[in-house]
Amino acid sequence: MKTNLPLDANRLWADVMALADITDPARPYTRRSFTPLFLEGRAWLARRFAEAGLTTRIDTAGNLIGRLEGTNPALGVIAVGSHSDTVPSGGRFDGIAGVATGLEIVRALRQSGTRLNHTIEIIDFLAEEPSEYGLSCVGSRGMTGSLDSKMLDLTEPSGETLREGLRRVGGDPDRLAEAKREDIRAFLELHIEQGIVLESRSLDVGIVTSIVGIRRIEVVFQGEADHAGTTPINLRHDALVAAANTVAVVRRLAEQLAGETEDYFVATVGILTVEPSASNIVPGRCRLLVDARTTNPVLTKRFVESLDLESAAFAAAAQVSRTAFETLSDGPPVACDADLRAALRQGAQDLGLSEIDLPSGAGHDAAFMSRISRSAMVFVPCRKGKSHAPEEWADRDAIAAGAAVIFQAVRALDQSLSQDAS
Ligand code: HGY
Ligand code: MN
Ligand code: MN
Repeated sequence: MKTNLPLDANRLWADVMALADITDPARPYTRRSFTPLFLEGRAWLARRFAEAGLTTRIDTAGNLIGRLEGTNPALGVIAVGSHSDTVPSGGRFDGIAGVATGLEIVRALRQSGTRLNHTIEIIDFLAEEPSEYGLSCVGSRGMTGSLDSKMLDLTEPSGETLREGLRRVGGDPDRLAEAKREDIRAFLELHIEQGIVLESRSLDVGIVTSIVGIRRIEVVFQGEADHAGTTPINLRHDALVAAANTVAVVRRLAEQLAGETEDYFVATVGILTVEPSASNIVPGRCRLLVDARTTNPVLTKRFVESLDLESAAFAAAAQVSRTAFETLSDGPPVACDADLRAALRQGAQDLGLSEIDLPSGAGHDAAFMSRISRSAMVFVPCRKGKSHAPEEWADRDAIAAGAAVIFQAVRALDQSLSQDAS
């Protein structure tokens, strides 16, 4: 691992640990978007942004943005960022490491007396993780004009709409158009790999080639709650029987499709709610959320068609109704920008760091940012590839090395994009 990097590894690490400590103590590490804990983390970040000399704002899509003007504002913005929200009982590095990287880069620029030609912005995107409203990447969808009114009408379990939630965290759903950006020339994101390649091959960084497309589908089965002891089996309308068969077919279809091509395909049922959920009541209603990911949208189309047919058949066989089979979100796979990848690769080589091209099986804000800007990512190794769990871990020097690669690329792009613009 490289030392004497052009950043302060300890300062960067201290930020990651301080933000990670703002968590639900009962479920480390949990800082769910839209919650008071999330807002506490946001306030902490805003103070750190201001201390670093950034002018700070919340845009109408709920993103926290720190800005440091360049010498030539007409050139537009180079942005670095990620997200500060977590999954339930998640880790300390997913998202946080990327936002802290941006903050450290700004401090290192100022400390070295470097004024970029471009304006630099550090972005903490709102709700990158699937929120309680059922939607992920809320802030980056908003910044890229991809947050529509149907999405804003989604509700979380207590009935609040995303529209109301957005207002509650400082956004403004009535002025969403103002969040859409045309002036970002390059977006770079550092993220833990959430996979095992870098660690298993003792590599310093991954230069991300592509980011999977993610489709999320809600399936609801409506049967009849009945007495578990007195209702004859053949007279039951057991929603969980249809749901359980559907979970099994998601796995079977994923294995079948993944086995057919070189393309990447995975599918998961991560949410299954059973109502009324008591040991002596036949389940009356079940809701599943299916998460399907691929580098080839044709595979998702085939998956959804088969799932639609099979889940309908399971409903009929269980004498229940399938009352919902609805796509909640559907993002296409994204290729990362070749020029930015080249700048990242050069940065790693200049620092004497080992690097490899890697696809991303995880979704990221960088995927949405590619709709309005050149966009690319750097992965850093995490222990055993584990993520979305409290065991998630990344070494201080590994994060600093990835941050230094982005720092190198920011300075190189500042020059090359200025020449392109002249
Ligand atoms: O689900 C994902 O891929 C990301 O961690 N939000
Ligand atoms: Mn995540
Ligand atoms: Mn993430």
